[in-house]
Amino acid sequence: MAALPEILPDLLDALRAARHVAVLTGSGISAESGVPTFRDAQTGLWAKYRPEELATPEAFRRNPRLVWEWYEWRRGLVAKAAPNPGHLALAELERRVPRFTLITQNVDGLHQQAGSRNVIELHGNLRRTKCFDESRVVDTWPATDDVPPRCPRCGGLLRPDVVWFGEALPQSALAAAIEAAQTCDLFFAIGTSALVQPAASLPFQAIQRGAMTVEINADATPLTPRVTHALRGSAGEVLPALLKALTPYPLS
Ligand code: BV8
Repeated sequence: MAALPEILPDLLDALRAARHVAVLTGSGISAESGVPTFRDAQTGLWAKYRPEELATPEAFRRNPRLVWEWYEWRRGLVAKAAPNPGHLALAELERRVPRFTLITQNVDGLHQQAGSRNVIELHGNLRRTKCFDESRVVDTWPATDDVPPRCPRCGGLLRPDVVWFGEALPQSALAAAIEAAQTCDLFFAIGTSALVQPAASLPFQAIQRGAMTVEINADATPLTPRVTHALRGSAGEVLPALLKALTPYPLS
């Protein structure tokens, strides 16, 4: 277990006094659950592809079977994964502060599985499927040998209900995320390289509004020099330590 970063008293005081805490997570928080991060997702037969190459509508039009099978492979990894202490600590933190908004870029659904309630899925969820043409979620479809399977309503190709590069984020999710970043008094960025837009602009919205900002990440990111507190380490260790440091005094 790497040495835990020092958790400063003003962060604990801010957390105890916080009315609204907002959190942005990336694939780093699911790494300790065995779900590879986006950067190192490409192993085995997928190693020759960059994620940005497969996660686009163009790639799907070019080779729908390849992209469908990539998501089937990722669904298999996620199905075997369980929330880790990082996910569980965020679910616990939500129960301790008056208002808590969890904004995730992850499509694995592990936050909800950990018991988090107020979760905004900015980039969708690969456990859901939708029709490529009608863009409506499809729960069941006849088992045929078609790969990808076909939409039972219009016969169009089915695709994962995730946001691909070049596609707009769900308007209501993005609006709720921006509102949370602009009204929170404490903003955490956890396990994200802070490179993909518009998600990566959210911490800067909180900074502009004078919120205290905290980064918990294994490596430095473009955000590191801009936050109030940069805690270097793994989310599955730092978040439980933060909760533990918080607990001595009963919270408001
Ligand atoms: C759009 C779903 C337009 C699919 C994803 C402005 C400037 C430049 C480019 C753009 C721009 N605006 C838009 C773009 C283009 C693009 C973009 O940002 N490109 C990047 C590459 C530069 N954005 C888009 O295309 C967006 N759409 O702009 O549409 C539009 C607008 C209106 C109308 C029509 C069109 C859509 C972006 C969403 C794409 N979909 N995912 C899928 O999953 O298959 S993005 C996907 O990649 C993830 O969801 C996530 O967002 C991102 C990966 O980032 P991270 O999660 O941060 O993961 P990463 O591996 O990078 O880093 C992990 C970090 O964790 C590391 O720092 C590591 O150190 C750390 N770590 C590792 N282990 C741990 C840890 N930390 C703590 N503990 C550990 N144990």
